[in-house]
Amino acid sequence: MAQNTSPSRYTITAALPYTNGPIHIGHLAGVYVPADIYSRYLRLRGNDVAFVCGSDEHGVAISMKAKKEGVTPKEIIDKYHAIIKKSFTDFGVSFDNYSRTSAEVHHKTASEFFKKMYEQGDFIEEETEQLYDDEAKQFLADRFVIGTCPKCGHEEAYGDQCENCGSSLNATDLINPKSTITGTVPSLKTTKHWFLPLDRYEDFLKNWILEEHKSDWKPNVYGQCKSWIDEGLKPRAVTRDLDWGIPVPVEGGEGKVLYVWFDAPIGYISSTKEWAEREGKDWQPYWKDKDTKLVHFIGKDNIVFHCIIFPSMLEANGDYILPDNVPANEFLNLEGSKLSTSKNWAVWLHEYLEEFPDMQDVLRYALTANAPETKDNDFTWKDFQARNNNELVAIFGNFVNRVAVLTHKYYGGEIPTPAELTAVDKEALEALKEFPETLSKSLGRYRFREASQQLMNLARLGNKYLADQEPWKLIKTDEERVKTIMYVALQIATGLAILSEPFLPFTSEKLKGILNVISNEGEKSIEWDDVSSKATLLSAGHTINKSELLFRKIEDNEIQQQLDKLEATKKANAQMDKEAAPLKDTITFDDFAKLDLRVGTIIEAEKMPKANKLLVLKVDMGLDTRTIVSGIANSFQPEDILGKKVTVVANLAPRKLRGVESQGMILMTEDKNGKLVFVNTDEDGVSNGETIN
Ligand code: B3M
Ligand code: ZN
Repeated sequence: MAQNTSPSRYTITAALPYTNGPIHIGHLAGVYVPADIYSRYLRLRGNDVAFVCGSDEHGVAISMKAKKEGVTPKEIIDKYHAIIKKSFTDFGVSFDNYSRTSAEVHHKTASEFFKKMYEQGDFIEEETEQLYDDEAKQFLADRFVIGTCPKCGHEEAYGDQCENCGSSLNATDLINPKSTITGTVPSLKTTKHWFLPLDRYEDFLKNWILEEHKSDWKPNVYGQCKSWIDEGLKPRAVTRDLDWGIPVPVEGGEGKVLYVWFDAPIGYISSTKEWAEREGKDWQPYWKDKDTKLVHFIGKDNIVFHCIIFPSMLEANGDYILPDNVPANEFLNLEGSKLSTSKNWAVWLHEYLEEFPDMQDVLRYALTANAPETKDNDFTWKDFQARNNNELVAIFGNFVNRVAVLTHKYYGGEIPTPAELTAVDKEALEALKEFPETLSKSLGRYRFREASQQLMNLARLGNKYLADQEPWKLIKTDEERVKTIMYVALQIATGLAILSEPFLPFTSEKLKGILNVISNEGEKSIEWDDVSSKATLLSAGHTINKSELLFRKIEDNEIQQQLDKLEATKKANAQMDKEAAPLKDTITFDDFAKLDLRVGTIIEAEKMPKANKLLVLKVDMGLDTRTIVSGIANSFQPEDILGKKVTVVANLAPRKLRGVESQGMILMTEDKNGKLVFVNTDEDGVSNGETIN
């Protein structure tokens, strides 16, 4: 290992996904692809890596989903744990272990962690008034309560966090709180809980984050931590009155569970234990040895938990290491709107694979090239298509394909012996040698977008070399020269096979198959560092295998289909929003009886001059004929509604609209496309003037 003189031990964690739904491109882009690239890269450099994750199966998100679907939380977690786990495998996310927080090892680890802190006196025990839903007979915390954010005024903030301004909240901070279970206004009820007094850790956090990690943490992460610390840290409740979770393991804890954000990060430790047990290793150095580097890959909404709360817990517990870095990403949007599980505004991984089978690397690449590293970013299907067609197909795939096809055509697949290298050849080979170092620099700083573009530059280098040297023309005049050109091109292709592995694991595997090489498997294999240190990666006389296409073009109609699908989701959501319009306040029967609703027939209709929306109608009401001004001109032509039976509010006080007195109102509703339709009484034999009640 030329460059990597001191391989190190790394514990790499990726946020534990909640098992309340499948995972989508936002999860992949923000957390799992960068974590996987990093872990694969570290392994290729010979480091000792434990890359761990698992399902986050406690918490209100799960209970709520179960309540909504009328099933048990266990049914929910089993279903989504399986789906999520499969998606990770399908997309080549190379966890050393994928566990779940319902596992026994986790319950035990989290309980012991809590007990130790309890015994050390690390918690404050306090009776406080908490929000309580009298109807559901349940305390409300976290996502069970919604209300106005006291910091930014956002009206749909949750009891634990405002997704608009990112503030972390206590349920009792919310203005106008409402239960998300019953929609009722909660009362206050006294209950006992254990609090982690974060204020005790202020000095420790100031020193550790604000001093020690001032320059190596990403500005977005550092900035969030700083503003938290500057605002002053307050005690946080680490237990909840719920029936789903890890029972509070101390006296007085009956009927209470650990707060999900207390147990979930401990899940990283449990997952490491599970892995070590299986592999016959000791888990402790991965969490307790000062020389181990701990790195948490997360999304930005998890920063406070991984940088403030969990480190305080680790510090309190005593012998644990702290994260070396927390390279949190910003959010990925989809076609201009926020990704949302509940609104089905997402590209689900399992669905993507049905529509683009075997194209995992394309998505991995598109998401990396456009990763939300420093700001929120937008995933668009057009960009996805362009990344595939213009980069993977036209550059990477094209280069490799030419190399493999020509090697077979000219030499039956055997690497030719080169003649003397020209300046251009040397330049190309020298440039190739720079790539491991260039990539390492970017990856070491968690700049995955940049790294993905450098990788593409290597393919560009190869592509340009071939295009400039034109072996397909020279073969007629200078066979010797062509041997050298192909030899050089084959070295570049081999470099690409090795260096692309962290980014495009499936492609790298295929390419190694074509080139008939192995990597990372001892003696004969080609390693990451060999690309810069060895003069020859593929010797003359070595035979390569048959070529196969690495990428295929994506057609416009495939992209259109995806866009149509999203359009349909948008429409369905608009419809649901309407259906979900909240009920107005209750009225008494007497209030209702005051309404005089009658059947009428439109007998005249004309446009109101200079008013786009208004029609002036004459309606035969049986007893009389009314003039009614109605705002329906966008939905109907006057001639189309003559003779239409309608329902009229007949005793509405007359009102002048544009100088015309309107003597009633016609009841309308909307169809699923947003077009107005009449609420009518078309039954035979119903006469004008008939009352409706
Ligand atoms: N379950 C993920 C989320 O906020 C949350 C992460 C836990 S990491 C310990 O979607
Ligand atoms: Zn807010």
